Amino acid sequence: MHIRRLASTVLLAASATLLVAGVPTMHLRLVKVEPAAASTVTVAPEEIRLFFSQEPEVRATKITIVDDSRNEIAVAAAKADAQDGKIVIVPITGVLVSGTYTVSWRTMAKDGHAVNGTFNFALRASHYQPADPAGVERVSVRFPR
Ligand SMILES: [Cu+2]
Repeated sequence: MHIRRLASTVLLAASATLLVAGVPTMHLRLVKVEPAAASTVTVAPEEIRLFFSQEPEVRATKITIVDDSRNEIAVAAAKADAQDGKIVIVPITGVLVSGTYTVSWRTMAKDGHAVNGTFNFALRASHYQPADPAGVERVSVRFPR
């Protein structure tokens, strides 16, 4: 009987330790990005979207984008998505040509924890992109009267 009680006490202690060890996963983390990490896109993205597990401090959220030659691409200030504060949007104001881009991001959780990381994506723009695809369709589709 004593041994069984001791065993359950040890088990309880072990699970309490697991619980404490599990706490760091409750901190803010990056869940998803757009363009997706390691993806190849065919149209230059107009913004980078960071999806966090909880609302970050938007003013502490910054990204840098560099191309293959480590030239920095201009971006505007980060802003929270109007519908979901866990999503931070960073408009890209510089020009992206075909190539591979590395995005370095950093932010701070509401509890003061700083978090950062990097991901990359490739742009393989097609050679022909009509400026106004809808306009092209309007011209090519004509109905007899
Ligand atoms: Cu934290």
